[in-house]
Amino acid sequence: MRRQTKGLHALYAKDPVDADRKLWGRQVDPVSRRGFLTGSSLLAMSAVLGASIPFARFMPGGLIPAALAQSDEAFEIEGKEGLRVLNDRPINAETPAHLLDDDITPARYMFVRNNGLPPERAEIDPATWTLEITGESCQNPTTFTIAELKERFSEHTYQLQVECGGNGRSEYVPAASGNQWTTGAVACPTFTGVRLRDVLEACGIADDAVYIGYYGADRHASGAADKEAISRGVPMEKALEDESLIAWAMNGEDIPYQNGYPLRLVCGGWPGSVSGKWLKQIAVRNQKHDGAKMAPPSYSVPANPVAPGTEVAKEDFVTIQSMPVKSLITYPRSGIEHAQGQPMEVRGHAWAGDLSVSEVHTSIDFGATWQKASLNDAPNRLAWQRFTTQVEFPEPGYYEVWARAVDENGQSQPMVVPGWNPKGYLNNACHRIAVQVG
Ligand SMILES: Nc1nc2c(c(=O)[nH]1)N[C@H]1C(S)=C(S)[C@@H](COP(=O)(O)O)O[C@H]1N2
Ligand SMILES: [Mo]
Repeated sequence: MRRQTKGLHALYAKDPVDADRKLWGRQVDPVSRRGFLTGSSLLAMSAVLGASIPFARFMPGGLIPAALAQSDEAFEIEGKEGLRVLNDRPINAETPAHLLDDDITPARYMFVRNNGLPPERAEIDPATWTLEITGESCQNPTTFTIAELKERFSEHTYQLQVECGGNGRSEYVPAASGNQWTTGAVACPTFTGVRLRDVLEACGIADDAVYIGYYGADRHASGAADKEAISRGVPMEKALEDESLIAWAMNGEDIPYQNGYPLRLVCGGWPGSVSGKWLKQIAVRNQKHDGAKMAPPSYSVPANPVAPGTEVAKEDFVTIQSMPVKSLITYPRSGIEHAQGQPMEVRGHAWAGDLSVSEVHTSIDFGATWQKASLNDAPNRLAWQRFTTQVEFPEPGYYEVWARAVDENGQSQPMVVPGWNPKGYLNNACHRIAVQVG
């Protein structure tokens, strides 16, 4: 927001076609979109423009004022760094693999996956924010402030992996619609909050409870007031696990705005979509939650494998639960040059939904042979595990390093893209990096 203000004349683009492309193109131009990306209020935006906006009521949600679109400033998301933006309406941005090298993902590198329009940043006040526990299977519906949650329940911190169900979607053929995530819709920061179980139990869980569903403060992308952007949930069993949190902090600090400030649900190991951001309400349900994006094909895959491109009937889908085993090489960065004769350190993370990872292997010969990497235990359940190894290249040339993890049940990552599905979920194919040895 610390831009030089421009006069009103700057609102009018010199080249309307070009301005149009910049304003509406899904492709990201090197323009400033800070005004919107920080979720600034209309007032704040007027301040940036140096003028009021008489026709503000006609401005489509997410429109970038041309005055800002004309700037050459790089695309920025408040509190984020180095992310690759896949979509800016709504914001979806992933993390390049080499920026995920930390054991605990720094807040600035956690990906952003928005289904709708986040609440205005300026309108979020953690002091007055409330969370309502409700639903037909909640015996004593109660509303809590964040201070009350902190006061009444004990605090817990866990490192939790959150991966979007669509991570890896870009590799499916035929292409699945949706954000074309490559490998970067995953993160594993620490979250601090109270156990969902403690809060639900304090409100009385009826015997017929089977599911919880969340509601957030974001709005549907169309701006429609009567439609949720997303409202998903998990079966009671998952909700009541020790690690299922109602969190107000990430890595010991406020949760970043785009990641759900000031309060979010975190159910690690399941598709990120069950971890509701800007959390306002949790319903304890006597049936499978039926909120937005609970019905197939959202976050669902065919119950049985199908040929690529097949149309699948709604009743033949199952809702994704625990995510499959996967790994990511975070060092070195793909495309590096490496000196012949020197061993090269390779490291990364592996995770397996609700399960732990038992082994990680790497290959430098396109999967012909594999060597076992050393693998750390997770600091707690549902956190990813660090693997490290050293590889040596026999002669100069082009190599790829591949990594393959195996979960505690012996399930291995596939070397190629696994079962095609209509929405492109659950691609856990081996990650690979390119190395030029010379
Ligand atoms: N309220 C709300 N919660 C949400 C979403 C959303 O759009 N709105 N997106 C979900 C999806 S699909 C994912 S993958 C995760 C992503 O979390 P992040 O944006 O903090 O990385 O949040 C989930 N929770
Ligand atoms: Mo997601």
